[in-house]
Amino acid sequence: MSLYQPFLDYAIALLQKRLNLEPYPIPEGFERKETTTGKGKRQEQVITTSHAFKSPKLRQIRAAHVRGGNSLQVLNFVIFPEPIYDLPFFGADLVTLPGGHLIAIDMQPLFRDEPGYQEKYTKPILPIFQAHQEHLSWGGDFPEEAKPFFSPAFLWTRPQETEVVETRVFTAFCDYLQAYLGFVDRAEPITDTQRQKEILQAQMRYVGYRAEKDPARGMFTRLYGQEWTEEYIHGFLFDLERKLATQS
Ligand code: DBV
Repeated sequence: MSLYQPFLDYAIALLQKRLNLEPYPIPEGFERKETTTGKGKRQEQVITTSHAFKSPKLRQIRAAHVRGGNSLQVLNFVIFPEPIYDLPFFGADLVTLPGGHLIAIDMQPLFRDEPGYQEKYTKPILPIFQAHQEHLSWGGDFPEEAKPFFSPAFLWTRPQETEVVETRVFTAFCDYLQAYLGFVDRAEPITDTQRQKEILQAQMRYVGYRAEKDPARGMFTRLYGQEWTEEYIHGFLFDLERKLATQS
């Protein structure tokens, strides 16, 4: 069992209950990847598994799950809506390294600074954010250039105790995901062609940024090599650009 397995299990079960889930293709060689790190007593097997689904309104729902013993556990879980909707992305980056836990949960906005967008997609989340932030203190500095991609309800924390991850962080993850599915239920297709263009541009900006700056690049490159890592990032984790290129 891993620290983040219950998060993944909960998410998949909830999505299966609430949405018309279908499988989303995972490129060959990326469903599961294994390696062994360290020597002697410090030897540790590191397994990375991928999980992916789609639904009528959600283009790609995907998770990367890394299990490598007590001091290497990661669940990166992101939902990319169909760009005909103005829905935010659901983004969770749950990371345990030798230095401790690092937790990022948000509904990442397409239009961070539009009051109407905040009213629609951030304001309803603020009570959930505030309830959890009381117990999960602000995680400190993060890259300035990432700021446009986070909402004012960004839950960002570095808990000291693993138990806090298992309890408070787990509840926060469940609350955010449930609230997100409420947005999905209510989402209506955007018919204005200018707005459709803006949505697609905003999605491309987000995906481009995340592919370029993926904080896991170093870890994956050390574990599985550069070729595998770049293909994993561009061909699966942040694949929008490739998918658009093959459509047209
Ligand atoms: N992060 C990913 C993916 C991961 C992943 C796909 C599959 O986007 C893991 C794995 N995140 C991961 C790892 C680390 C972080 C850190 C392994 C630790 C890196 C290290 O210390 O070596 C939110 N994740 C982080 C950090 C932030 C986030 C702010 C700290 C990075 C730093 O200080 O430089 N989530 C992350 C982020 C965005 C997001 C930057 C931007 C939109 O959604």
